[in-house]
Amino acid sequence: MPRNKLLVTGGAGFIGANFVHYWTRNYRRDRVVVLDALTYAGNPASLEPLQSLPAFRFVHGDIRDATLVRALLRDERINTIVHFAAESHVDRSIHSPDAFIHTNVLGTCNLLQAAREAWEADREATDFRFHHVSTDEVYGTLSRDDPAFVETSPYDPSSPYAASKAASDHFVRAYRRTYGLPVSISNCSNNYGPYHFPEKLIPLMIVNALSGAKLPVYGDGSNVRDWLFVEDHCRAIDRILRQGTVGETYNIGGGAEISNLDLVRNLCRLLDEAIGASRALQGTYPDCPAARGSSCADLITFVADRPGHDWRYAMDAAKLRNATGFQPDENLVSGLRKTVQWYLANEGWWRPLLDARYAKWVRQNYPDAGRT
Ligand code: NAD
Ligand code: TDX
Repeated sequence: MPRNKLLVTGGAGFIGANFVHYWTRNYRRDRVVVLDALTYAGNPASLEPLQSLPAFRFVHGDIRDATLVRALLRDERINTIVHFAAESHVDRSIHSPDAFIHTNVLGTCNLLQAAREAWEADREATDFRFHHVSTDEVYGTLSRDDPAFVETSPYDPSSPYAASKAASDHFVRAYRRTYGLPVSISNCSNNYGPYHFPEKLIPLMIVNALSGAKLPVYGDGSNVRDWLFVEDHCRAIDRILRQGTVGETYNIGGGAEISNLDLVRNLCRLLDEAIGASRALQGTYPDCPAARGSSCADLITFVADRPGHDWRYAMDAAKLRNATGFQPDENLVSGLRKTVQWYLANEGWWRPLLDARYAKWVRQNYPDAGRT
């Protein structure tokens, strides 16, 4: 197989970092260049183990910087762009939509334009692909009995985040239809696993429970999400790059729907078990209720609902399965267990993120959240 040269945007973020670990482990001969602006969500520590690999390069920069992106595509002779870079947190998009418009819409357009120029300049020589990583949230919300989203479900985004991702998806398709750019798109459900920034539901609940802080559940906790372990998402993107059809969109899902409240209760059970069974962990996390023989579930607190909160997401992933044979390796039980174990073993990764700047932002925006 020829040596691929990948540009991974947003590779210091949650899914991007997992993808880079996955790719460098499985395709050792490939060149992997990460372009990341290191916003609050980008963490070079997530890529630390890779810095010594000769095939790996980290570039600190913005996807909106046309000169930089053009130079990278040209100088590195990139043939595969995997585009993760985005503002990704729905709550932040509700408070401050601007960054979402700038990065998710304008940034994606800038990348598309640079990719088009690079591809047109070297059309014969390269097997080119622009893969755009998108979300189930572009389809809007489902009620209890609605069938899961398919790739042809109408777009109906609720939050500024979802609207910005929907806009970027439309631009990717327009570049295919208008200029012939070899693109693919994947729309995935909620991911979880290592290197997940502790503002999102699962890592927030874990780190709060360990420090005895409240576990803020929005509304009545009945909202349903479909969860996919992040490494399964990386495997699915790999399949789409190798076996997917250019110009197509693929839904990716975990087939693991659960209400937020049940999910948080499951996490509490896993933490109770792990802390209850280890004197060392009880010593490390003395403020966690499980260290005192109580349950982390005692910390669950219902708080004001998210405005425009989508009630349910569910993905029909049959198209991807039929085209590539992809099935998730992890189920919710095994994936959550791995995730809890990872956070218990990697406090050195998440503790520095709970710094004064971030804590201040949370206090301002979530006065009810009870975070220290
Ligand atoms: P994340 O917020 O953890 O990481 C985003 C990364 O992009 C960060 O490293 C950040 O520094 C970087 N970035 C932001 N703006 C940038 C810019 N202008 N230029 C360069 N880099 C920039 O996000 P994530 O959860 O890893 O999500 C990655 C992608 O997957 C996003 O496009 C998101 O919409 C999509 N997605 C996420 C999920 C999920 O559950 N997390 C599910 C489906 C799809
Ligand atoms: O403190 C919380 N309490 C709570 O009840 C937080 C942070 C969230 N929630 C709820 C809101 C959602 O129903 O939990 C659910 C999950 O919330 P998030 O972790 O913020 O994820 P979500 O809004 O579903 O979006 C995620 O999945 C789709 C990612 O952040 C997006 O980037 C991705 O596109």
